[in-house]
Amino acid sequence: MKALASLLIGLFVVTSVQGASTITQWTFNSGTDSSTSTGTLTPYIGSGTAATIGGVTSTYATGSSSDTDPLSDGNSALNTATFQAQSTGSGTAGVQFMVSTAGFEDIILSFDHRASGTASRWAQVDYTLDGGTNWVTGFWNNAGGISPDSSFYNFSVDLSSIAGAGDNALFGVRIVSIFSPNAFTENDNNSYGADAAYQRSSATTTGSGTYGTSGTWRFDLVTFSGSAAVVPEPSRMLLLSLGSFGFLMRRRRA
Ligand SMILES: [Ca+2]
Ligand SMILES: [Ca+2]
Repeated sequence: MKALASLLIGLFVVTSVQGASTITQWTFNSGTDSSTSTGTLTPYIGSGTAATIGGVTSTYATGSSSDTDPLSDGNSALNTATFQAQSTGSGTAGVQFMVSTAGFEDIILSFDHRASGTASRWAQVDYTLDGGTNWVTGFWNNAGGISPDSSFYNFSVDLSSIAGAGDNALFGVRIVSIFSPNAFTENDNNSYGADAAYQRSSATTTGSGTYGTSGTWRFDLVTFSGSAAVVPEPSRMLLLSLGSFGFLMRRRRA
């Protein structure tokens, strides 16, 4: 009986452990030329929609070196500009990705992010469960992690704690520029309080240059992954198991 119980417990474990699969991935590489200044918003894997929000404009520029496929098509990144003026519109400008997570759970968002020197170093992830009608803001921020400027940094955001992020055809996230949560002093010696101003990506503490709307953010390898939702219903599995136990018990008594 103990062996059978172990076997059945083992079956439960096997059916519930699944590797993470890519649901949707944007590489921004257009498959029609080798130029990095052309690209596409059509996902490389899966389906979904990508857009800029809050007046942000976009072009394409050289992508992350982590994007190794397909280099022959030109490795592009989504290059975004025209963010908000200093001390205005925190959390309104950035990029938005809508992806159906139907059939998946334990959703993870990962992306490569690069800032130019005068762009904001602080980014925040918001999410929607209803196709963008309502947004939950400030689920995660990057801790100012795209500084120093002009390098791609990889971020992984675990969304598994969000009830409703998985198995949701109307799921989406946006990555927006936010004021620094910490007080800081800018290169022009202006001092700003917490949650009052954008802090530029450049880590240089001397010389001229401050946050400006001409700063750019680049995105590459924007990826949603998740585990396939467990197919056998636990209640059915339990009934099946109990049935097997009963059958075995009757055979032993006979
Ligand atoms: Ca790319
Ligand atoms: Ca191209």
